[in-house]
Amino acid sequence: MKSLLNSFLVLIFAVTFVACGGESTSDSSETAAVEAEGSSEPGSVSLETSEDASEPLSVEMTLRPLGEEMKYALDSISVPAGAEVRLIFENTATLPTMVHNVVILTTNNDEDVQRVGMAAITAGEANGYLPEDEAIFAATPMAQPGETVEITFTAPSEPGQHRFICTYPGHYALMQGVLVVT
Ligand SMILES: [Cu+2]
Repeated sequence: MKSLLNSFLVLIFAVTFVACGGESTSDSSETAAVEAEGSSEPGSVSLETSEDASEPLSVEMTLRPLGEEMKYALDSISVPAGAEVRLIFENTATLPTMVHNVVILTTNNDEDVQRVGMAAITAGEANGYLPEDEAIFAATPMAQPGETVEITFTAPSEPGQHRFICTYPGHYALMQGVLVVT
């Protein structure tokens, strides 16, 4: 029995040795090509979710305006409750008046949208058209046409709906969406 085992081990060694010798000409240090980040559709939101159990869920998304309109490319975006969210706003517009930001509110109420939207005008350019208001949950800086801005925030811990608006003067009435916390 022992000699049989020895023979077996010798055989394995021989096979291994042959295999290594046979592959000596191939380049084993070849590195895998780094996959380029997929180019997403214009105006789409790309979600990159890391579900590593040791870390809080993190989500990265890119939002764009709809062409040269006072509109976001998407009416709603959703994030998991409590997730670390990196929101990138890429202002792909080119018209000088298409200055945009993304202001996420604590509610989905029209009254809050109205109040914040109007207060933004009073806040003025010096304050980036961002008023002080308890209904503001998170906000990106203003993005000039062609500019990209971003913000990182922790999503609300409870599922719900939160309006997001652009507070550049004249935009908020049309330029809205809903952040859905799932
Ligand atoms: Cu805008």
